[in-house]
Amino acid sequence: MNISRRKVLRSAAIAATVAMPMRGAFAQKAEFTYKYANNLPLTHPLNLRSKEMADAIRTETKGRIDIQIFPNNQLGGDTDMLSQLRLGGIDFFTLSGLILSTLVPAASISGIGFAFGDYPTVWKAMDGELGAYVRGQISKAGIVPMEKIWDNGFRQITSSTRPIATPADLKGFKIRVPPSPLWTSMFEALGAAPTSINFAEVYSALQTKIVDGQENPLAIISTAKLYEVQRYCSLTNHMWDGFWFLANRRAWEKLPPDLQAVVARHINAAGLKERADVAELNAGLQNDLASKGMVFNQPDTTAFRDQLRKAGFYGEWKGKYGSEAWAILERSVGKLA
Ligand code: X2X
Repeated sequence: MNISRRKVLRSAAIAATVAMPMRGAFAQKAEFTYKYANNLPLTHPLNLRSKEMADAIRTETKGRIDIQIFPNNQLGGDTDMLSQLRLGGIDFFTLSGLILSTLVPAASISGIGFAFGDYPTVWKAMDGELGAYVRGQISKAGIVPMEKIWDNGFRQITSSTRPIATPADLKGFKIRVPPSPLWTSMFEALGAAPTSINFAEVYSALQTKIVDGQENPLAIISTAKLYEVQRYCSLTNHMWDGFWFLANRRAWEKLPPDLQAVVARHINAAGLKERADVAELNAGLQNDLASKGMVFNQPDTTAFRDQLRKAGFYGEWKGKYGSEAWAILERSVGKLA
């Protein structure tokens, strides 16, 4: 080996030693490496805040816990990720309570049509009695829910064919809904023709016109670029939706209590920041989406609510949840039917 080559190798070794602390403060392998999966684009606040959260947990635990994030349905659609969470292939997962209801029926109760009028009512209920009730039911099913639910938002209907101004406009309307009996029931009660599709396939289902419309908060219409394949957006605010931050029980119980406390504290704190981000984003996005070509309308939502009543939607779901759970909902949001 000639001198200059040896010199290069030696200085490379020195550089590597010096560079090590910069590669990450924690050179040793983490004691607990966990997978957190979700269905949203990287640019959504849920993923931005999750990244911060995972970094903060790594720092505070001096590298003992490494939470790796798999966004954007990388590990499968919601239905599949829920199975993986239960089997332990995924350790953490954020999921709409409505989709979780395929396993924990009570978890969809926060999605009852027009239950929440505004965010203060949402957080009072979900951080209070209603949320505690749902978390109790989730725990009974063997999944560990973190205390603070993350925000998805109030949902709006988009369409490639026509604006939705009255319930009559929904008649026979081919709309994608997430896989959940409550979603299907609600859009059937509104006279539409709903099809259950996981979010992983929504963009292509809209693009290929398998369905004419879908419904989601503006933050998702924007970050998932649904405006590229939808023209109209009707501000129906027909339901509020949130993501429970869930842990596989065996993975969770592997953590000693002090580390559980650190992880839970960071996840819940990140959730509160994500709520603020989503509210701000949803409030500011209408102009941005309009500039991208979306046409907005503001329907009178009373007619939609009356239609749900007439169709017996509220009575039917009160029967399914039971009067005890329904009473908790009505104590949280006021009389529904
Ligand atoms: O599937 C959807 O529409 C989404 C992204 O809003 C949910 O996760 C419920």
